[in-house]
Amino acid sequence: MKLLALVSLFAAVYSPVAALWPQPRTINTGNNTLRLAPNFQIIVSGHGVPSDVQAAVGRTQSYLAKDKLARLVVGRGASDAKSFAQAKTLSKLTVSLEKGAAWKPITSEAQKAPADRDEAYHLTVPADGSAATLTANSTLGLLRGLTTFGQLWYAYDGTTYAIETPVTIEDSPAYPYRGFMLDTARNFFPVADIKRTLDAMSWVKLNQFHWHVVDSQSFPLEIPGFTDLAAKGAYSSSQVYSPSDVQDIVAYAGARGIDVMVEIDTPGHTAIIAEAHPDFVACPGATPWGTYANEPPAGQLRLANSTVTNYIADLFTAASELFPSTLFSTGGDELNTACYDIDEPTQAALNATGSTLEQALDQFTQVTHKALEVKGKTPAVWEEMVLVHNVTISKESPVLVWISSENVKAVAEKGFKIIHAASDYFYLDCGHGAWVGDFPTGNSWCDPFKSWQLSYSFNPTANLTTDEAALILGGQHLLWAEQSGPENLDDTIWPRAASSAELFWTGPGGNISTALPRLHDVSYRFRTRGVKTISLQPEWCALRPG
Ligand code: CP6
Repeated sequence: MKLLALVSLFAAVYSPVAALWPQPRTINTGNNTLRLAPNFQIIVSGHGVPSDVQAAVGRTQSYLAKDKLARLVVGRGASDAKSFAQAKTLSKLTVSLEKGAAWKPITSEAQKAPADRDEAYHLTVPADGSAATLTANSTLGLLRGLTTFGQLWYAYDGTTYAIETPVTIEDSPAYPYRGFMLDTARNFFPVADIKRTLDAMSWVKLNQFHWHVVDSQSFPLEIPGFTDLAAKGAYSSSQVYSPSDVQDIVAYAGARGIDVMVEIDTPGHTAIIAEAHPDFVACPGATPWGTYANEPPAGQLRLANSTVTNYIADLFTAASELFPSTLFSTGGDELNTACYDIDEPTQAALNATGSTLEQALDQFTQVTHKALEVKGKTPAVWEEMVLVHNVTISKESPVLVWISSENVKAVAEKGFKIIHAASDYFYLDCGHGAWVGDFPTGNSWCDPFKSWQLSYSFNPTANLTTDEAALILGGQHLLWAEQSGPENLDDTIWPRAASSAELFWTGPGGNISTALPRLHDVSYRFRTRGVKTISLQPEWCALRPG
């Protein structure tokens, strides 16, 4: 008896269940194996079903047909030889909106402000061969349910099975903002790489692509009315995102339940603007660069100059028209005051108005943020804007906390909404060593490498009061691309970014031991779908029951 209890405890902990990722908030499973009919169909019932919903159904069908995830062996999960033999056949999944809900495109549901996104769904997969059902209040919820359904299936002996049926799932995310940030300025990523990343994001229910599109090293975004910036600031004329590329990416993301928050980082990280507008930039190329910037080349916007301020306000206005999101990041990180100390025009402007640099920064921020607010946008900023500079920022503005997770408390105490983006947990570029020779050890300050286990173990509300905890919108992994390009994109992101996808969907407290085999399955499934994730275990582990 004792042995049996021990064995079943072992099985409960170590037997991989169907590798749902993120783990649903509520799930009930049974002990039967279910076969997928070769002519299995997803039926959407309703009038005026939007085309992006139809497309999501089509992708799900295609994954079911092509995944052939050969990680099912007799004895895996609750499946034994007998349950395979007795498996009933599922031929239908019916998809419908709950009573009173209207068919709207997934895209428009995904592009709502985080607090307004409805991603809840209800999925049942009976074991007796009767139809599976998926219902939700929104098409975005239906998309999440389709994603879950697609993860239930494995190939064995040429046939597709779900184990541990019947399955009943009642699901909705713990946090409304579950993102991933990509920097496309340090190295350029073709549209196809971004789309592949968006697909992968959608497979783990991430809903926010934070696109750090430009920086001091290159300006690959072509903004109507401001095309000289990319013409002179992109690495080459082919390493540019045109307005139609942006439209393509935004639509591709939206159809996958992902909103795109662009970032035009200002007033720091802007040296490249000097290529088109030398008069707009203080201390361009100043040396030693380490005195004037956190990485080369030095150069920041002349924020005390009203021409520059108005130019950036107009630039934000024009850029915001390319992106339907309610969110728009204006950056605000790593401003270097020494750069302004040596900039004569900035000193002259400050003297003329009798203002301090901090007052000029406040003015710059208020004017440029106002331009976004009149367009109905909510500016997002990096933490320095509220912790270092005490700039006037709306309490609606999400603050991205990156320097340290320990700074979350201080931002929360000021009453700002928070997006977790801490370098000590979520920076995918850490562990690659320094790329400039200023660290005697050769290390980057964010080294070592941040494992999936580390980010998975993060507690989003550590040290926060209940009121402060309510300010947490969610969080994200980030890829700063000084040491990444298309060649190592997939394996740098995946599957690590999946750990925050589950953390912010399912909530904290996940068990690393039981997550590992599920995450291993995620990695395998990603690879069958063309995303080159790294291995987490020898394949041997997947081929044993238990
Ligand atoms: N670029 C920009 C960066 C970083 C930040 N902003 C960064 C800083 C420190 C580390 C990694 C990246 N490269 N624009 C900080 C938000 Cl360790």
